[in-house]
Amino acid sequence: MIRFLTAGESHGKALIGIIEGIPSGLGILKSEIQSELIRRKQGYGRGDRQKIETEELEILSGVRAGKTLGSPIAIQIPNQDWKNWQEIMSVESESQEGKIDVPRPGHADYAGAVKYRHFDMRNVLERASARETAMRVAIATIARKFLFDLGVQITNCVIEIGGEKDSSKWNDLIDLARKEGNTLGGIFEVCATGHIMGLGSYVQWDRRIEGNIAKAFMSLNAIKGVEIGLGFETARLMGSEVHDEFILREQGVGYRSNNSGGVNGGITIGEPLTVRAAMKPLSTLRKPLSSISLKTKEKIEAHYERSDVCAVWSAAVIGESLLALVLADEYLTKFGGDSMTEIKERVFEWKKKAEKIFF
Ligand code: EPS
Repeated sequence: MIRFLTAGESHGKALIGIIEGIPSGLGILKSEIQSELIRRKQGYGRGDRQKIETEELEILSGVRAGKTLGSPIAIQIPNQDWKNWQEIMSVESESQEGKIDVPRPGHADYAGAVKYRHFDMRNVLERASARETAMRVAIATIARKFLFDLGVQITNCVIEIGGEKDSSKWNDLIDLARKEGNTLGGIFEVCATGHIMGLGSYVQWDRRIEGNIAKAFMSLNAIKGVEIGLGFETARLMGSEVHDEFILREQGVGYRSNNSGGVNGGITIGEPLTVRAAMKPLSTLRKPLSSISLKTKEKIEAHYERSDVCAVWSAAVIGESLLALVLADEYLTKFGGDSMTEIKERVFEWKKKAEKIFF
């Protein structure tokens, strides 16, 4: 129901995004989007680029007097760093500067160059860059507002950095990695609460909500694994230790635990939805790994350009955004509605009735 596209290179003039399918009458301000963008920039271990980007943005269409119109919403985030890259990133003339012919292990550089026949791998890295996720967060702020109006909240928590669970050690680990010219990944969790039971479905493979969540999270740069609820741990336990037993609550049925992470058989069960994702260490290393020059065909160190040491906190904020986009889409699939008034009425009615079906 929600469609969106992003465009823009990391050091190009701007990022552009269009989102369609958001009902009319939803309050949204530029400042709300900007604060989410600022949250995305933060976290220990980010590089100097984040000091340059102010994340000023323009809403170009689809919003009037602070409310959505129901029409496509277009957003532009100018890249402040573009002024330092104007010649290299020129749309018209070719610059001899900034060309890249040594791919980084772990990056899209080489496969992208072969696929698109780019002899300068800047043509790959500019779009493969995680700068793109700024626009996904911007767009998702609208989905988050939509969900918030329906009583849904989404939060995140970083749970491991570089294999370490003790948060008091994280900054030291990152400092050490920085000193060594290395990078670190980690694991974060995103949690949604306040949503209804009954989003998604078991009736067709592409309607299972876990599938849509996993796809959204795996589409984030550097993510190599996704778990819902107990995830991989369920494979190591007995059935009796995994499945959440039913209990009788004053208002109907409840669960003794939430090992399922809020989803059973492709459908939300109304319990907190918990998604964990594993982020690999960033592939741009100040102390580069070995690679090959595609120009000279000689063994050489990989290309290095200014980069972050650790971006797990940013990924966690982006994770919130990705879950918001999936959930907003599921709400619209189930309830439809062209205006916020219409959809709020439908959700309210459904909540009232659903609780009373068996009681
Ligand atoms: C990135 C490399 C760095 C990051 C960038 C992602 O950029 P630069 O090469 O300009 O230093 O800062 O992330 C962002 C710009 C951002 O806003 O998150 C990469 O290679 O993926």
